[in-house]
Parts: sequence; structure tokens; C-alpha cells
Amino acid sequence: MATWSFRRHMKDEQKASALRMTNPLAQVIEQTRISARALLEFGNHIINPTIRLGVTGMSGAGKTIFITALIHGLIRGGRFPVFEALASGRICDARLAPQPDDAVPRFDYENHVRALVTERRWPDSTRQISELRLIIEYQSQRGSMRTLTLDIVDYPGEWLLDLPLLTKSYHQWSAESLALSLQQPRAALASHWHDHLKTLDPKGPQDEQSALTAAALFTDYLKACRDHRYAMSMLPPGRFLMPGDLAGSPALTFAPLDVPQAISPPNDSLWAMMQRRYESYKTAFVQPFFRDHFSRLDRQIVLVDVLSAVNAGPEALHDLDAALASILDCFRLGRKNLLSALFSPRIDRILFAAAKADRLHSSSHERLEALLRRIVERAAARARFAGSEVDVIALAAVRATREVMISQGSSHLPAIVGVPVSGEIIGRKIFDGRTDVAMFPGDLPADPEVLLKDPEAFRGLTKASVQDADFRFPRLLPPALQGGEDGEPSLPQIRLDRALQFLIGDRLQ
Ligand SMILES: Nc1nc2c(ncn2[C@@H]2O[C@H](COP(=O)(O)OP(=O)(O)OP(=O)(O)O)[C@@H](O)[C@H]2O)c(=O)[nH]1
Ligand SMILES: [Mg+2]
Repeated sequence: MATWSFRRHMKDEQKASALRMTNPLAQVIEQTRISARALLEFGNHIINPTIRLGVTGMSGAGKTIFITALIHGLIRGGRFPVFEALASGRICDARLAPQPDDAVPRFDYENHVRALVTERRWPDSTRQISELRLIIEYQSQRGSMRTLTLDIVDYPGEWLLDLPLLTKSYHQWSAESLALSLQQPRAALASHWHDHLKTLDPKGPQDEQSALTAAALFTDYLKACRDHRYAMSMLPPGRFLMPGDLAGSPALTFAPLDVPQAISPPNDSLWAMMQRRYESYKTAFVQPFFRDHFSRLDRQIVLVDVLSAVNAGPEALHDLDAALASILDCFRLGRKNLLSALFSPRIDRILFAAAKADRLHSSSHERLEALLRRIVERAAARARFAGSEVDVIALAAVRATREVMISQGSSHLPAIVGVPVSGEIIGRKIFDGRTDVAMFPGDLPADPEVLLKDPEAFRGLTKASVQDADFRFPRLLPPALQGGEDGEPSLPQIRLDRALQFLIGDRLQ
């Protein structure tokens, strides 16, 4: 029977093991493939300028809405005063075109627009990678006509959190996952899985039913952590929460075990079985994502649902902090040039965006931005050092609220007005999804440290009831839209134009 103790790892041990787990020849071949393709694409870019823009963020961060609103605005010539090429009238045409990768699902733009504009509902969650190509015809600053191809790639942020697994052995991953699951509030959510783990003998014979139960209980724990009351972000392996067609396959039927680090598993043991499947997971899912998608991106926006983490409480905010640090370690940042294209494809601009900022009055947007800036500051400094440009903004791709000042005696309070989705609770009221309400979601502090340095800094849904939480940023219905000149309304937004200017503005000069 396994002993119930979680072992700590030494850094040297980790490095040695990472080396053992990766095959240098395979790595060189893989790197050569990536470099050769990057060089080819770099050459193509010179003849036919193209930007591959990666849009990522954790589940529910706002990727689908961001891409839909961005394309809608570009195609229909939306009101984007800060996006210079469009505001000055230099963009003559923007249209969708068949995407370049036949094996990647198309981003379902038309259905997403219909949901938002005609049905007044948010599009359904999308759980896989998708892509869309946009052709932008514009007049350069010097007056000549040019074309920019914009490939937009929507992929789950959870897949990014899988990339560090590539250099982690099974025992390292097991130990880290177990140690994390002992922290609060995770420990309470992991109790069923922990109880089952105590019954397993890693050195005993391999057993499919034990593996299935362990994987199911481990997945339940990850799902519980993702619930909006906890809003945890660090939940690898990413495909456990979004298995798609591959649910139940052996590469998704493993879980951490409490195993010693210095020795190899006995043949045909449960431990050997789990280790084999963990390695298959990396080969089947993580490596292809890295090779076929991630390594090809030129620019990146990372959407972050900071307000949902604040809703949940200090632990969620710290977890978000750790997840973003881990994500940022994955990016290969730096200035793009022929050498970097040959040896190591780079992302030369990266934007961190606090999404859904319309859930806060505009007078607090700077504070929201400051909070995200503080969370990504270490990685942003590293990226700048490597020659990448980094920016942080608060935006709302589709603005679902309007702002009002409410008088209380002699003072005026800045509030937002929107329609909370059916079932949302604010104070003691449960909403029906039809009623407008003026809200004061809570004031973010001027100094973001106040929220980050103390695990008891504020009360969120993790610890307090809905009525007693210090912040409340409810989910809202999309805005009611008025028809535009040609009958189709434009989508209201906050700083989507600034995001576009940063992400592609320099390539439309
Ligand atoms: N108020 C407001 N809510 C938004 C905005 N963008 C997204 N939301 C809300 O966030 C939810 C998730 O947005 P999506 O764009 O579907 O998020 P996603 O990152 O694509 O999520 P997955 O596909 O599940 O990974 C939506 O259903 C809306 O409730 C916004 O700009 N303003
Ligand atoms: Mg989506």
C-alpha cells in the first residue's frame, strides 16, 4: 500500500529528469521542422504580408466575443477612433477569405454574430481551436494600395498551461499536482479523489478500473475548481476539462499518483501504466499543438477575466497570478527577423487585456488595468528585454452596460446599468434576465497590492455568501442594439480599437 506523503522536489533532480524524458534527436528534428516552416512563412510574408494573431485566455475569458466583435467592426467599418488606419479612412475593404489550414475548424463567425445581434444572447462556449482569415485592403501612408492578411487563431488558454508538461516527468507532475491540491480551497474540493488515491498501490498490477476511477475523480476535482465560486486557473492537463471526441481514450485516462522520484516503476504496474499514458498525452496533444499552432504565431492577445477572479476571492486571484506566470514562460518572445525566423519563431507583440471591463464603471478602468499590469509585470519586463512590445489594457469587446450617476443625498455615485442574466443574485434579489438594474459592483483599490499581498484581503464567493462578498460583478445579457444605417447595428465596445491599433496598427502604415 502506498504511503500518504507528498514529496518535495529538488531543482537538480527536476532538470536531470527532464533531460531523461526528452529525446534530443527527436527534439532536433522537431525544431528543424518548425524552423524550416517558419522560414518558408517568413519568405511568404515578404511577398504576401500576413499576421498570425493568437487569441487566448482561459475558458470563458471572452475569446469568442473578442474575435467576433473585432471582425464585425473591421468588416462593417465600426466606430474605432483609436484604430488609425480605419478611423482615417485608409482601409478600403476588409473581407473574410478561406482559411489556410484545412485541418483546423473555421471560427463560426456568422453564427456568433447572429447570436449577439439577432438573438441577444452570448454565443455558446467553444472548446477547441478555430481559425479565420481576413483580407484587409488599405492605402499605405504614402498612398499605394496594399493588402494585409490577418489569420486569427482562437485557442484555449488551458492548452498553454499544458506546454510546461513537455519538460516534466510523470513523477514531477504528480508531485506538483498533489502539492497544489493540498492548498485551500482546493483541498476540500479534492477530498474524494484524495480518498481514492489512498486506496491505490502504484507498484501493484496495472488495472484499468482503478485508472478510470482515478481519472474521473481527478477530473471532477478540476471541474469543481473551475466553478465560478472558486474560479481557479491552474488546472492542467487542459484536455481533461475539454476532452471533445477523445473522452475516455487511454491518453486521457490517467491521474497523479504518490510515487517516489528516484526509481523507475515496476513493469506492468499501475504506476507504469499511468506514466505511459501521461507520456502519450504529451505526444498526442501537447506536442502537435505546440508544433502546428503555437510556434507559428506572430502576435498574441491574452484575455484575462480578472473580475471573475476578484468575484471568487483572493485565492482565485493568486491562482490567476500563477497561471499567467506559467503561460508567459511558454511564449517565445522577441523581435522578428530572418535569424529568429530560422532558429526560433518569435512573438513580437503581446497584449494582456482585462476583458469585460464594462462590468465596472469607466472611472475604475485604470485600476483594473493596474491590477492586471501588476500581475504580469515580471513577465512583461522579461518580454521587453527580449525585444517584444508588451501592453496591458482593460477592454470590453461588446459593451453590455451604460453608465449613470446616481444621487444619494448630496453625493453622486458612478454606477453601471445592465440586465443581469436570469438567476444572477445581487444583494437579496434574484434576476429574471429581463430587468435593467443600476449596480455598484465594488470599488477596486487604487493600489493593487492591497488585493494581492494578503490571502484574507477581501471576501469573495469562495468564503462569503453572495450578499456578503466585497465585490459582485454579475454576468449580463448582451446589449439591446439599434439598427445602423444599413439596418445592421454596430456592436458597442470599450477600447477594442486600442487593442487593434496595438496588435496590427504598425503593419498598416
Ligand atoms: N459584459 C460582457 N460580458 C462578456 C464580454 N465578453 C464576454 N462576456 C461574457 O463572458 C462569457 C464568455 O465569453 P466567450 O467569448 O464565449 O469566452 P471564451 O473565452 O470564448 O470561452 P470558451 O469558448 O468557453 O473558452 C460570455 O458568455 C459573456 O457572458 C464583454 O465584452 N462584456
Ligand atoms: Mg470561445
